[in-house]
Amino acid sequence: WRHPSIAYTRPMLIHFTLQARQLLCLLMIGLTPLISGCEETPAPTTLERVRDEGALRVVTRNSPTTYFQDINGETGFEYELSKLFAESLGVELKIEMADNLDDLFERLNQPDGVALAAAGLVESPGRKDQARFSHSYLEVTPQVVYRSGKLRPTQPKDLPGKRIMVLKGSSHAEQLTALKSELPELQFEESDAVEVVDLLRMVDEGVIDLTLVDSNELAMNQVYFPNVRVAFDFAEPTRVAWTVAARDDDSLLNEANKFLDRVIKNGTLQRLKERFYGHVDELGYVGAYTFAQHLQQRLPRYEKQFRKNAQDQGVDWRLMAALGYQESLWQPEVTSKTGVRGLMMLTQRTAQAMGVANRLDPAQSIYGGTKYFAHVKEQLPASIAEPDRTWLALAAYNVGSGHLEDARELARKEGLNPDKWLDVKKMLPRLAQKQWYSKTKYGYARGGEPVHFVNNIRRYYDILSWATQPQLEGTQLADSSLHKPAINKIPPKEELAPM
Ligand code: BLG
Repeated sequence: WRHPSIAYTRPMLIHFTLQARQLLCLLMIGLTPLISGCEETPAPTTLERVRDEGALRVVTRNSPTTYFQDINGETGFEYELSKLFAESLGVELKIEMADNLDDLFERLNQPDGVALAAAGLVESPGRKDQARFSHSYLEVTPQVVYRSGKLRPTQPKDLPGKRIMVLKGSSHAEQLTALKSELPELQFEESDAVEVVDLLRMVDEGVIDLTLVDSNELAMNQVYFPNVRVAFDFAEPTRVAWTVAARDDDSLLNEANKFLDRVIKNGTLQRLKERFYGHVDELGYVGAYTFAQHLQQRLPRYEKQFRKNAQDQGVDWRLMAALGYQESLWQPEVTSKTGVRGLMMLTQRTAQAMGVANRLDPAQSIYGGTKYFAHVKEQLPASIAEPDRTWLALAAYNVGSGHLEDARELARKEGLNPDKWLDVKKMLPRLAQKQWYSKTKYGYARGGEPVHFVNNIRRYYDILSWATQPQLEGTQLADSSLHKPAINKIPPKEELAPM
């Protein structure tokens, strides 16, 4: 759908060439009935069809765990994984979005429908007639979710009497239907008008009592909904996989399986998982809902300042907000053990240099911190390109430009690339070891600190990027201006290199 001119002209061309070939064969059959190769043209396999069209058409859902657009363009776990698959086939990826799960399976099973569904689908008995599953690339556990502060259900027999809603056509609806045969008094609603985020919001706001979602979906969304909690695991872990239509031949499925085996083996899949799910591992569940609380309660107080100063300095406001969260959890009056103070944790010296009189005034702190970040970034050598430029500038904000230069020099001596964050971050911790720092220009520094610092900021930055997703519209976040597209220069998402 992205390039209608290409999407429509290519199949027409193929159609034409097929017809032309058949015509030629007919003519030749008339002339020389015994000529070989002109028997009926066999129908192309699904893989051949993809290759002929030059495009892999994939249907997915719009959610933080699958596919969404941020200001850097299309992204999401399923998007990135299917893009790599399309690349391995040497074709373009064309994403189609299904309104709901019924729509998804319809698109998959239409004649000339999409080739593949990549939408966090779990294998379930009810889906056997519609789809065949690839090798699995993720394990998830279906979980019952409730609102903290309410009585926590701990087992299936606690579910009757509660207001429960799940996605229509979901594996969860299937599982509840199965449970209902044992517990006939169980009631639940199935909706095709909502997404997982809506279900979680409804629990968060107390509109419904319970929902069932997969563990990865809860983990991903926990950072937006402070009140939702796991009540209990509803079933054993299940396998998430891609699907092709049940009637399709094996050619594309086999190719997908080979691809998935490869990315499992070479670590690419693991890196993708870290990129999209890693922040939850890093924050832990308590950290995730604490972040959600702060996102709702604290950020709105400072958002305007972040936006304004970031715009003035030509940087991304969400990156500055992420930096501020790392420094102070968006608290204007904190002081570190070393006497560094305020929301953006300015040293006395930096504050003076930036013209900040009162470091504890959040507006001044955000002004000074943003200006200082833009300044250290500007000072970096021109050879450092984005996104490394952003990560190195963050490290310099924390450890100082001199020490960063020392780490870059160590990288150079090791034959590593001093312009790459991945290489420089290996060297930074050496600044705390005498054998190394004794030979550097600026000497000792707590070089491990900027590594954690940058890693954390990147997590917060990703979460804040997701929070600007239009699919969260209608959630509490939509009330904040977090939803308006950011305007400034955004460092592009890093390639699939390990972080
Ligand atoms: C930074 C300064 C840099 C300074 C380095 O320290 O503070 N950044 C800011 O003020 C924004 O200017 O570089 S230098 O001027 O070239 O020397 C090095 O001194 C602040 C850091 C220090 C850190 N937080 C912002 O990231 C901090 O407070 N560390 C102590 C943590 S704890 O309390 O001991 O746990």
